[in-house]
Amino acid sequence: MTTQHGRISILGLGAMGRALAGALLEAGHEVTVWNRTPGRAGDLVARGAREASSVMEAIEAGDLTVVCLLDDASVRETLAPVVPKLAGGTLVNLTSGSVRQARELAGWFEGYGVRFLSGGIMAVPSTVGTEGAFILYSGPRDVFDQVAPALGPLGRPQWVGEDPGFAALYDMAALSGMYGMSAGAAHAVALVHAEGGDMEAFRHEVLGPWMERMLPFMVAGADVSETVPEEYNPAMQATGLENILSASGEAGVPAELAGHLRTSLWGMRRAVLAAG
Ligand code: FVH
Repeated sequence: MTTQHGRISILGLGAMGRALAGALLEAGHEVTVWNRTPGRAGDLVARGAREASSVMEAIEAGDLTVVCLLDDASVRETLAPVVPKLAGGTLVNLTSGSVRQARELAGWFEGYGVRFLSGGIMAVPSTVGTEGAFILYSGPRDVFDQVAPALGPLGRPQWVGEDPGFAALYDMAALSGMYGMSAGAAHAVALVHAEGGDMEAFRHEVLGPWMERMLPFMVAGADVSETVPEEYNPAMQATGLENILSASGEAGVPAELAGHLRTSLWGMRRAVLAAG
């Protein structure tokens, strides 16, 4: 980094790219931004960012380039014209994608001599740069060590391995856990609503405290083995899950909302069968 805080270029000024640029400006970095559609840099420029008129101009203005576009295809489309000129440069991709896409993208950049890291943002735009935000990175450890101090203001940097696909892997897996919980919460609220319960009181006085209390058990109990801890009592759990499904049927809550329960139920049944 050539200045005290470093010169960082951001490609992509969607909701997330703008939040990233804002957090870096806040931390004192020299920030250059580029977006496919011009005119989205206004407030960032007012806060000290420089707007580049081309991708190459943006990359040349930074010691480090951070890419945050819609998807893998937009990253390739944006960088294909310039990638042969990027040898020796450092680029971090914070665009979401699949594990295979991340590995192939890393191979593409490395083939051109680019020092490359894949990332997964564990934050939403409004929480970027706040306590609790963290960003997963994977790829060469020395590249991570080089960029982590500069990118710290976005959220705690967490390296998850040399395999460039791992940031995407952990990101997608964590999102899957979150969406499972969201589906469960939606099902719970629908059930209470359908039977005439007080949704607000249920949300704040029952569901929230209960899920918070159970969270550590859910995380610790998530496993791929088919063995269930003895104290878990799969027969009792299976009966309990049937009760929830019955209550849903009685309330007329769509069965699809309880899909996660059917999956758990099947796991319980297998455990019961395996236990003889
Ligand atoms: N927003 C969020 O809550 C999540 C949190 C976790 C991480 N995701 C991922 O971050 C990537 C960007 O998300 P975003 O919220 O900034 O998305 P948009 O506001 O829709 O902005 C999309 C930007 O991508 C540009 N773009 C789209 N297609 C192309 C293309 N073919 N070539 C060049 N740029 C392209 C778009 O430009 P424009 O439409 O303004 O010209 C925006 O800058 C994403 O991977 C999330 O999964 C966010």
